[in-house]
Amino acid sequence: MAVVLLTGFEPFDGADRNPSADAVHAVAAGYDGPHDLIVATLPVAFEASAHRIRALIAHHSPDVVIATGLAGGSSHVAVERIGVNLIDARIPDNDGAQPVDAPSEVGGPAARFSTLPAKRLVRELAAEELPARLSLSAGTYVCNHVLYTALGAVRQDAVAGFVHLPWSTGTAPIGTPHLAEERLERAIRLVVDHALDTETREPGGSTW
Ligand code: PCA
Repeated sequence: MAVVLLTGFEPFDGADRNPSADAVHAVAAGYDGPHDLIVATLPVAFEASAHRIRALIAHHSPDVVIATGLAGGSSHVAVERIGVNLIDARIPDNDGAQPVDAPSEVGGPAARFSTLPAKRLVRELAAEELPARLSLSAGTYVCNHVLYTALGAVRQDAVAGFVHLPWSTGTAPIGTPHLAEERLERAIRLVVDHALDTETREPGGSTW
C-alpha cells in the first residue's frame, strides 16, 4: 500500500469554483483502495501553497504526490512533464501577491522533471477516450510553483507530478471548453491508479 497525496486548488481569478478541488474530492469520496489516499485543497497563493504542500509532504511522507489544477481554456487533461524555477504572475494570487520574474526557490535548479509516468498516464487516459496530452509547461503561476516545490520536497524514492484539467461542464464560463464532472473524476482516478506504473518508452514529443 502506498501513501498517495492528491491535491486540487481553491477558486481563483473571480471564479466561484475550481473543478480541480471538486474532482479530487469526488475521487477521494469514491476511493476503495488499495492505496492510502490523502486529499487536500491548496490555496491559490504563492507563499501559502508552497507552505501547505511542504507541510503535507512532511506530515504524510507520501510515496506519490499528484497535484491538480485548472487550466481554463484547455480542452485536454494535460500531464505536466516539468516544473520551472520561475514565477511570472499574470494576475495577483488570492493573497494579492503578484511576483514578476522571481524564482520559485532561490538557488534551486532551473527546472525539475515530473517523476510520474507521464506517457503511460496519457496512454491510459486516451484508452478511455479522455482527451489527454503531455505538456511541457505548467505555466509560471501557482500550479507550476506547487509542482516545482513538491518535486523538491518529496522523498528521493517518491514520485510527484502535476495534472492540469479543463473546466468542468458545470463550472465553465460560456464559450470555454469543458469536460463532464464524471470524466474529470475518472481522469484523476486513472492517474491515481497508474501513478506507480512503469513509464512507457515511446515517442511523445513534438518538433515545435
Ligand atoms: N490553476 C492555476 C492556479 C490554480 C489553478 O487551479 C495555475 O494553473 O497556475
